[in-house]
Amino acid sequence: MKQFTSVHDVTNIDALVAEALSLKQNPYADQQLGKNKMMGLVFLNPSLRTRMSTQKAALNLGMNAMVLNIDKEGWALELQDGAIMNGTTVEHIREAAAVLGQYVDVIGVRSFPGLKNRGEDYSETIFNKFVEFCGVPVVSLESATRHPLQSLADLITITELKTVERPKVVLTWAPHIKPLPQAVPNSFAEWMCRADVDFVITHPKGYELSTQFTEGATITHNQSEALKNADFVYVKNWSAYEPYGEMPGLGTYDDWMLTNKSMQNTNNAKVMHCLPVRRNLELSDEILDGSHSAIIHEAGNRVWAAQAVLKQILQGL
Ligand code: AN0
Ligand code: CP
Repeated sequence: MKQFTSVHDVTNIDALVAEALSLKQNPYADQQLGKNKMMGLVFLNPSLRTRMSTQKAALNLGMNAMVLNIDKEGWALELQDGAIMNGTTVEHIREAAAVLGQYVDVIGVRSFPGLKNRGEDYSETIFNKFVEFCGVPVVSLESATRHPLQSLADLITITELKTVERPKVVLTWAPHIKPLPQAVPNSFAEWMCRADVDFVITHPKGYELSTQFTEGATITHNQSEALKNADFVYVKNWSAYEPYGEMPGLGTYDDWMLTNKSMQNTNNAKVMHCLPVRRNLELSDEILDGSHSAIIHEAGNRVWAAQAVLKQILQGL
């Protein structure tokens, strides 16, 4: 694998999931593969799971890992080509990315969308500049439009926990108080549309995702209809794609938060969420603390997702 920025970088999804599950059984078998190799983890935004799980995955493979919270610890970055840098920015992304590439063999980058300019976010301006200038393989730690390491961990979790051959997986929108990216649902949809599952998306009117990610999914505005016979319910808030970054009907969809009652017509479904989750806004205490939740297990699988991806990248160096 040359890079991991979306599902399109993966030749065989099933083989990658199988690799992750085998690494979970035997985490230290490839310590020689990463010997004297350096992983760089560069964050322009906060993280708990992605940072810790990817660092752990690198160490399991025998790599070393360095983390840079570039938004707080680095120089203020200029992103504009041709800029006359007489303002607040100190270093251009062209130099910053190229220099990082001198120190590491693989680089992970997290860069959230601004949610103001759809064209800019959906062309992945910042993330793609790292890819262009760093000169080493890049792993997405969540870009403006996708979070593939999360989606891979989600597919691993579904593969492990499914009780029927072809499970029904429902992605449901949940309430929130501030606009969040579409990266997690975009990416989840993109992976589920390629997996052996019956995939349904449900959200209030106005929260349609870009169709480039949802091709092949069944989409409905009726949450309780969608939840019927579900084996997995994937909960996530996202802001609107059109009008971009807005929250149409804010405050009127509070009943989209799942409770035990919402789960009654499911096939005793497992509930998933990428985390961080706002309790009793996005998801109720009773779901998070009850037997439906697969959320902590899912977060644990982030290590094996990252390790499977890093292993394939190391094999291609
Ligand atoms: C981010 C998001 O929704 O994309 C990160 C999730 C992994 N979540 C928040 O900003 C709360
Ligand atoms: N799910 C996830 O990516 O979590 P972090 O933002 O804490 O890394």
